[in-house]
Amino acid sequence: MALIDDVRIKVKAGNGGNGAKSFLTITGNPKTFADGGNGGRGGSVYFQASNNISDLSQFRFTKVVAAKNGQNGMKKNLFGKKGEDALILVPPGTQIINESIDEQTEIIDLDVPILIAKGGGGGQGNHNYKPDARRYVPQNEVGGAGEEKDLHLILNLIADIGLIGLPNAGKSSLLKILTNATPKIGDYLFTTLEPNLGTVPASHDSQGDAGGGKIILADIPGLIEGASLGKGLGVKFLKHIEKTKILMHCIDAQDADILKTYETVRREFKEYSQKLLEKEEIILITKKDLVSSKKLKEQITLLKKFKRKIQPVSIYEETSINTLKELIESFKM
Ligand SMILES: Nc1nc2c(ncn2[C@@H]2O[C@H](COP(=O)(O)OP(=O)(O)OP(=O)(O)O)[C@@H](O)[C@H]2O)c(=O)[nH]1
Ligand SMILES: [Mg+2]
Repeated sequence: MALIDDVRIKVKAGNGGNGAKSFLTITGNPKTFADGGNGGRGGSVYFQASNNISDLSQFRFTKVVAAKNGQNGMKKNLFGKKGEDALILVPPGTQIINESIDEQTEIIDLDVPILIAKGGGGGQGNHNYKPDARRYVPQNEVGGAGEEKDLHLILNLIADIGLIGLPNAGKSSLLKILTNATPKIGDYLFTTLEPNLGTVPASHDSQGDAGGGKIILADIPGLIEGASLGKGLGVKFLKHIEKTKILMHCIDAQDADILKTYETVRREFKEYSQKLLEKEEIILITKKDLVSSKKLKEQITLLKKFKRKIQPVSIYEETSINTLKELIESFKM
């Protein structure tokens, strides 16, 4: 499934319940008592970061999120119930932009919900207006309106590892074999049009317990020369790999000029941001089944000058995939 990383939604906090206007008369007592209870406060809309959510696909069809209204106050001094809050869980690093007032909030905290739209206050019931309740009309009998906001949500990807390289290098094939993702794979350029995310299944120790945290891999559409200037699909997605911890640079083993290919992609990084260039990087020589071992050795020798770890791999050779899995697990995100 393609990654949903940019959505527009409306959030609506609940309205406050109305205060009640009610009078109690007791037989034999000439006085009347005001006994209208207050309305309940409307629920608010909160956002909180969660590591269990990896994109914004919950908003693929749901475009409005609303908290509940507060209940109206009732006679006999009964107060209306508070409206239930709405808590929206998003991946850490989600930007919430309120364009109408140029306000931007980044949701990072995993423990504290951030208030984004406040529920309306409950209206006062007339029990507050004793003893002259008949003469005073309560001022704010009607509950306050809940805040309503149009928000633009942008996710800056939080994958641990980014698979990058030229189109057709075999990035999506690796994502598919290493994770639970099911990206489209094709023997042509630009098969991948949007980044895909996948989670590496946690390894298990001898007791069968899952070991370590989960590791998230992303592949992004192939980069070509000029990507940082907007050519191909590249630049839109470079921002997604800015936050990954490690890059896996995929190069087809059959590449006729492997040094040039490597440098082309690196140059695009440099043009985009120095930060990307300085990120830890491993070179994966992909599709090793398609070249002789002599050719593979030559390619490795050529790439050595970049002083990176070099890992040859083929999706058709299980041992090479297992070695790659071990390498990924050794990163301990
Ligand atoms: N023989 C062989 N073919 C492979 C291997 N890995 C990928 N391929 C083939 O290479 C082609 C491209 O694979 P993809 O995984 O779609 O490549 P990509 O880098 O994601 O391509 P874009 O999305 O276009 O950038 C497909 O036809 C794959 O079947 C491999 O290890 N061995
Ligand atoms: Mg692809």
